[in-house]
Amino acid sequence: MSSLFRYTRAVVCGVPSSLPANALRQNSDIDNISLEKARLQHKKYVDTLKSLGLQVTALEANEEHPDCVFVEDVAVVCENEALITRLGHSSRRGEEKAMKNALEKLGLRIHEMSAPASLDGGDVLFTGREFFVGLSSRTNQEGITKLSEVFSKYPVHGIAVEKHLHLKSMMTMVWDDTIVVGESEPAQKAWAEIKNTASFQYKCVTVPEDKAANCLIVNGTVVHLVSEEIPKSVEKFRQLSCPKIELSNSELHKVDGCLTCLSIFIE
Ligand code: CIR
Repeated sequence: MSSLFRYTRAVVCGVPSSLPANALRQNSDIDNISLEKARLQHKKYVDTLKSLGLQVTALEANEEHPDCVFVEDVAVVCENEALITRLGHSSRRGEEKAMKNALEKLGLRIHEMSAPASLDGGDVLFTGREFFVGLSSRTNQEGITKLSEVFSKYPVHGIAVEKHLHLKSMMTMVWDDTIVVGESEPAQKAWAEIKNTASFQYKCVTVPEDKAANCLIVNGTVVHLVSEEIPKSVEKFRQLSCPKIELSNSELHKVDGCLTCLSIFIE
């Protein structure tokens, strides 16, 4: 049984109607997004968290912020501390207000970040022992420095992210000491940098599709994408001996949303 990644609560946010037309996206050449399907997939995600024993606080969708469903980016929570981020894309700034209120109400100690620092939570990989933080188009060195001040008891390492939106678009924890990493060249390069800088040794599961490398571990269960979305990689998850749940995320993935970006977990 995994002893890390045990949580009692999660914070999520609804999917706004403004998302299909206005959410940020790396690839503008994508299929239409079905709002109805996105909301249904998001509901199943929230129901899954509840089924894993979490009490879920749901923030109301904010139409002025088409990307507000991606709550992972606006805060980094570890133990009793919450760092409210200054989002890397200026159009998303303001999303953090609702999260700050919610985390304050839940009794977390709040820290804030000011310019020129910027950081998206999607760049923050916490292994339970140390932080790896993507230096990406959204997260800068000042953001990483602020994170290391707030979570000063853990080592913090910056990792170059060249092509992907975030570090966790290509790797996440899949068990206490194991990281699942995409097979692409940029993902493997980032993994090599992690191996070189890490204070601990991690095992690695490599998956052929980078998007498969974004999964959740919640209270001993691994939550990953359904086989239709990761046909070449699903077998790697089937080989894990822990409990597993599969979820669809086809619609939010069109605007670069992964499974981790839809929630903030609280221990
Ligand atoms: C953005 O570009 O900011 C959103 N469309 C997607 C954010 C995804 N966040 C995440 O993976 N942590």
